[in-house]
Amino acid sequence: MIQQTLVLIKPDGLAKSLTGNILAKFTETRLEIVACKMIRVSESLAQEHYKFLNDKPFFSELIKYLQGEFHSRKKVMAMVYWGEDAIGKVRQVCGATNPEEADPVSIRGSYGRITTSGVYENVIHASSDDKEAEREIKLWFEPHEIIIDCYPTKATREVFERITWETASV
Ligand code: 3AN
Repeated sequence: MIQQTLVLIKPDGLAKSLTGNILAKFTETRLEIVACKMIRVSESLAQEHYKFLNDKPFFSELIKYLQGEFHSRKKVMAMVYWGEDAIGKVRQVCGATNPEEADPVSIRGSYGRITTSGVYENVIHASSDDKEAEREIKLWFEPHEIIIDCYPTKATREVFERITWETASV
C-alpha cells in the first residue's frame, strides 16, 4: 500500500550533525521525500504532537526536548516520506522507542541515548500508523508545502498580513 509518513529529526540529531547519516540510512528504503523544512517548535505544537502522552510523568521533559531546550539547536527538521509501505519501512530503520532496546544498526540504536534524568533522546520521530501519519502531517505541514496531493484539500479565501521580502537593494 502506498503511504506517507512524518519524520522529524529532533534537536539532538541536529546538534550532533546527524542529518546526513540519517538521510543515508533512509535511502535504503527507496522512499521519496515529498516535503522538508526546518522548524523552531512552539510549545503548543510540541504539546499537540505528543498529546496522547500528556498523562505520562515524562511529558513536560518530552515537550522541552522536542523544543530543543536541552540542546544547542532549537530546531527540528520535518519531512514527509512517501511510497510503498512507507510507515513500516521508516519505523524499521528508526528502531525501537527505547534506544537501549533498539536494533544497534537502526538510527535510534546507533545514535540514541537515555539521559541521566531519564529522557529518551532518540534522535528521530516517525508516525506509528496511517491515522497518526495523517494527523501529524496535517499538524506540521500546509498542503502547499507537500509536492504530492496526499489528502483532500479545499480552497479558502482569507485576508491576512504576511511578511514578504523588501525590494532588493542591489
Ligand atoms: P515512538 O516515538 O517510538 O512512536 P512514543 O510515541 O510512545 O514512541 O513516544 C514518543 C516519545 O516519547 C519517544 N520518542 C520518546 O522520546 C518519549 N518516550 C516514550 N516513552 C518514554 C519513557 N518511558 N521514558 C522517557 N521518554 C519516553
